[in-house]
Amino acid sequence: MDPKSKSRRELLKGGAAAVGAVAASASVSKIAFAQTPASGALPSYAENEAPMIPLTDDLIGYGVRSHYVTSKRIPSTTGYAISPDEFGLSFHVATPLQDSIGTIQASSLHYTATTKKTFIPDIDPAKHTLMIDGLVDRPRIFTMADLKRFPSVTRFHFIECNSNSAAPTDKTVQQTHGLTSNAEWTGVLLSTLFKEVGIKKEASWFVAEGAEEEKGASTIPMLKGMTDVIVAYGMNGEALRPQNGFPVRLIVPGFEGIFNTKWVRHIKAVDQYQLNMNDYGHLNRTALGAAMIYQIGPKSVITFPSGGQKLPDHGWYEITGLAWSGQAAVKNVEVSTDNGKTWHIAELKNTPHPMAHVRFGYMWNWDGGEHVILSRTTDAIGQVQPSREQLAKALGVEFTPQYRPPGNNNTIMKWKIASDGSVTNGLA
Ligand SMILES: Nc1nc2c(c(=O)[nH]1)N[C@H]1C(S)=C(S)[C@@H](COP(=O)(O)O)O[C@H]1N2
Ligand SMILES: [Mo]
Repeated sequence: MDPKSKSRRELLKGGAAAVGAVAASASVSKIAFAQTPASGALPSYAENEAPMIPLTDDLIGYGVRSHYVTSKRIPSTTGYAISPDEFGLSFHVATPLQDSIGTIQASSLHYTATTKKTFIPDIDPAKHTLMIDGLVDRPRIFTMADLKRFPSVTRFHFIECNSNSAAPTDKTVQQTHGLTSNAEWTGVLLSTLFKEVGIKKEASWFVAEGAEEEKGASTIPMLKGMTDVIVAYGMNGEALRPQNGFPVRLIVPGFEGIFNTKWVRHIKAVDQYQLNMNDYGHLNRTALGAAMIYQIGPKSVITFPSGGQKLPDHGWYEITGLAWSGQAAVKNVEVSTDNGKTWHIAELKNTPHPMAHVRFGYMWNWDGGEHVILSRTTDAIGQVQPSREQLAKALGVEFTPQYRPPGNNNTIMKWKIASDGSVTNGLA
C-alpha cells in the first residue's frame, strides 16, 4: 500500500474523531441548529478507491459542473402567458433563483428573453460592427476591435423583464421572479462613444437596434445614454453568451429589460421619440406608467425558503434572498416572519451596487408553526418596496386576493410555511 495514502487515511480518521467530539459537545450545549451527527469515518477519495470523473478535453478545457448539480433554466410560465410547449426554451426562459448562491447568476443560468420567438443569431465577431449616426458630428462604424481599444468599465447590474410579475398561481420563485438576473458586465460606456462621434445639441433621444430584422429597437433618453449605459462585450469574466447578445449588447441599468438591446449594431441619435417595435408596448403611458418602465422600482424576494421547498425540521435557518432597485443601490432589506406585523433588518451579504442585486440574510429559529414570510427593501434614495394593496391603490384599481399587477410589478412577495415545513405561494 502507498504509505502516503495510508497516513492520509489516518489523518482523516483522526479528523472524524474530532468532529464526533464537537457534535457531542454541541448536543450537550443544546445548540438548536439542525445538524447531521458524525457517523464514524469520513469518506476517502484516494485514487482507485472512489468514483472519479473521467478527464476529457472538454471537461478540462472549458469546465463543467458536478453531475450532482442539476439546476436548470425553464420556460417562463408567467408574464406574457405564453404556452411553454409552444415556444419551449427560446422565448422567455427563467433562471433558477431557488438555487442561486451569492449575487450573480452564472452566465449559463442567466435568464434570457427574446421578442422574436426563436431568435439566437450566430454572429461572427470579426464581421460584426456597430454604427453610430444620426444627429452626430462624425458618424462612425466601430468594429469589435475598435470597441475594445476604448477604456472599459466593469460593473454589476441586474436586468429584469417587464413580464417578471408574480402571480398567486405560480408555484416556485423561478416562476414568480426568474426573469431577473444579475451579472458582472464589461464594456465601454456609451457616453465615451458619444463623445467620439460628437452628439449634436438637439439630440434628445437615441434609438438602439439589434441584428435581427425586427431590430429589437428601443428609443432611449439621451440623458441615460450620457450617464451609465454600457456597450458590453463581457459577462462574468468571459465573452457574452449568444442568448445574452454576443458579441455586443447594451446594458441600460435599471430600465425595463427590453431596453437592453442585444446583438446591437446601430445607434442613431434623434431629436424626438421614435415609434419602434418595442416601443409599441410603451404607448399611452400615464406619468406613473412611464416612470415604471424607465426605472424599475425597489424590489426583493426571498429565495430560501421559497415555494416548492420544505424545511426538514424546526430550528435555525437563514432566510435569504435578493434585493434590487432600478434607480439606486439597495439601502436595506427587512424580513417579516409574521405576515408583515413585525419587521427585522436583514444582513446585507455584499456591498450594494447601484442597479444591482444584493443578497440578504436573516437568521430565524422556526418554531414549527405556520408562518407567512416576507421581505421588503428600501433603496438609497428612500423608495420603499410597496405591497400589492399599495400598488393597486396607486394605479387606481380595486384590490382582490387574486390581484395580478401589470408589468414591472415590484410588490412584496409572500411565502407560506405550513407546520410540516412545506413552502407555498403566500399571495393567494
Ligand atoms: N435585439 C434584441 N434585444 C433584446 C431582446 C430581443 O428580443 N432582441 N429582448 C429584450 C428583452 S424583452 C429583455 S427582457 C432583455 C433580456 O436580456 P437577457 O436575455 O440577456 O436576459 O433583452 C432585451 N434585448
Ligand atoms: Mo423582456
